[in-house]
Amino acid sequence: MIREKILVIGASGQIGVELTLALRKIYGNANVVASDLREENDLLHGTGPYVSLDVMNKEMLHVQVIRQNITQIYLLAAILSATGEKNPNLAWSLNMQSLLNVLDIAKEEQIRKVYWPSSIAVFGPTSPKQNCPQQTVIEPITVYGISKYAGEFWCNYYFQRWGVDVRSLRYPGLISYKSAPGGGTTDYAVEIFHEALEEKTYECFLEKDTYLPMMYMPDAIKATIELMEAPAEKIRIRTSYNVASMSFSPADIAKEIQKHIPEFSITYKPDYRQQIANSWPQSIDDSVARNDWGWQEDYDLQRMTADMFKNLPHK
Ligand code: VAH
Repeated sequence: MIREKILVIGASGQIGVELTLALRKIYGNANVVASDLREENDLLHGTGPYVSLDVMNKEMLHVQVIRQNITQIYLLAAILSATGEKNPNLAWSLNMQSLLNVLDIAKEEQIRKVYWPSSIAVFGPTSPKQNCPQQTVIEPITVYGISKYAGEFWCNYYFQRWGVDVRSLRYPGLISYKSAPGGGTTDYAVEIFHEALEEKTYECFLEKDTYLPMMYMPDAIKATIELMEAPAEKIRIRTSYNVASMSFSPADIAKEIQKHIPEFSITYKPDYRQQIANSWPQSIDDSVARNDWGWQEDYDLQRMTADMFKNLPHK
């Protein structure tokens, strides 16, 4: 039995916190090294080892991988769609160089498995709006989407050329209560819960009928773990798998919130993120993931909303 030692890069981010905690439950606290450029997220305090790490410093990253006897790497550090449009060069260089650093070290050190998230943001206005398939016309119009699509090809290249077992999911917008989202176009779907509890009203930066593919964080974590634990021969897609669970609009989630907070109201004031949202599909076909490694979500809008209110602190 190989003793797994996992390095999570970007462990203090929205996905990183929850993935680190989930991996520690499976592999043991001491066997999951959390790392980030930022300081340790409070929820990780006391749950296992934490190192400050700049994924752009390839030499330092390489030293950590060797010193800690790492066998798997989860790379979650990225600049997301909305922030990326404010600083395209930084978004491109961070999102791409971090991946190339990790893939190169994985090849050199024979790292057993690598995980790297892509996004439905790879799809653009020329992709099908409904049930957007695994393979189709893919012409991203954000730097984030361009970097994620380019990264998918690098993952496939390192697998085909050098056998690096790197796996990837195209996440939809992710909703969670444990840690804040990081500058995405779908962040409204997290903010709305906090504003509903604190202010009983929310000014949404997207129009009321902006349908987007979304997923509750527990499902995203489940999909990631199931993908990484699937036998290699089941993983037929070595760019990145479409995964989905639901699609909803700001009006839909507002209505669901009103079942819990009847006096909640929403107003709409679209900003630059509306154009980004309009360029993405409204729903995703993830039948390939369901066929290859048995993907099946647990949460719909109703169950997610109830669980969010169960776990968010009420005044
Ligand atoms: C973003 N939350 O909004 C991310 C995600 C599909 C959206 O990739 O940029």
